Amino acid sequence: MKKTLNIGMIGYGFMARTHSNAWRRVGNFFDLDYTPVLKTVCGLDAAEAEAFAQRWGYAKSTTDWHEVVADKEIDLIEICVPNNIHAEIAIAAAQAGKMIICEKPLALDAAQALQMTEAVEAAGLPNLASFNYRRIPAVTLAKQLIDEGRLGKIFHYRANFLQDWTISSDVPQGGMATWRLDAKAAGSGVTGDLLAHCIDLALWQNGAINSVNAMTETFVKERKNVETGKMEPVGIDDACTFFCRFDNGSLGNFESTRYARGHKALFTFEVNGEKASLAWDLHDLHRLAFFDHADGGLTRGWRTIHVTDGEHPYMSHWWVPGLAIGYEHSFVHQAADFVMSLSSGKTVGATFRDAYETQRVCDAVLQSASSGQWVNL
Ligand code: SOE
Repeated sequence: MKKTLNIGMIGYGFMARTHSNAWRRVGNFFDLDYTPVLKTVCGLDAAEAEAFAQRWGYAKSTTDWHEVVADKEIDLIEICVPNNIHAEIAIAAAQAGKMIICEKPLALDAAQALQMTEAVEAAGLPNLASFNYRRIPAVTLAKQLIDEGRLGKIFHYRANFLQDWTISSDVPQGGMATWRLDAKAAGSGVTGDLLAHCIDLALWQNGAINSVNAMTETFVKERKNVETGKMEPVGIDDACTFFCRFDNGSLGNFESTRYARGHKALFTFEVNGEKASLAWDLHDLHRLAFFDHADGGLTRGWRTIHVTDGEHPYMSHWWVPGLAIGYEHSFVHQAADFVMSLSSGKTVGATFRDAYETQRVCDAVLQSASSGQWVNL
């Protein structure tokens, strides 16, 4: 007989939709020892929270997250709200003995991320930070190839995350849809929101970063704040570029902006090693480009692997070979890995501690940008 996993969702925005969709689908595609049950959704507006509950199948809705955390029936708290309230909810949930999945970035800064990490570790609870791109099959395959030594010694790791949705100075800051532009709610701009994804993958695939040198820019200096109705200074970084050194001797090169006209979510990474290179692009997420120097001869060149075969990561759970899956499946895989870890007792990342390491790099990047100096980690 399967056990139940009762879920309390805090938030009803974009990320709450991706996670709720994952919980609804995961049991259809993965054999799990637990049945996920959508118990309660919580959000600021009672009518919207109830509409979300109806649409996604939650048994009830509330406007008070304390109620969800205190509910004895709930096993897992999902935190899908702006970054400035992650810590309070996570620490309360840990003290109440709940498992936690928290959206990225884990916190406003590394100090807060460490408090959250210590709280879940002291309680000995399963915890996960939602760095969903780890679970796109082509990205997981890239990690597997690196771990197998197929690239040999790694020289370069470069990644970009480019968007263009904040170019207009009419885009406000604060509020439900644009809290990512408000430094009080988000902590930082592209560094915490977008580069955190790149850094998480880089640390996972290529190991620790020991020093960074960064520059940031805020192109639009004032925006109307939705909550106060006033023009206010913008405190976030609109763009960030940084170089770094990894412990394995390789060099890193990262760029993120919301001012790259034409790019909506161009997340790419490329890794160059002595024996081989690989490259991935979110716009073509089921393909992994691979160049193997050992191929030799006139046909040596970059190949693209269509990562849809049964032997590829996660793919045996879906359709038949050759049929692609997409963005939302990375959240389904995350839910599956998390539930399977409850049965196996094996920790899956990104844990809060992994997310804390990412946050340390983000903090060092911002510190370097403001001082103009290299920062050691
Ligand atoms: C921002 O636009 C955003 O939604 C990020 O917050 C997500 O983490 C990223 O995956 C897509 O872009």
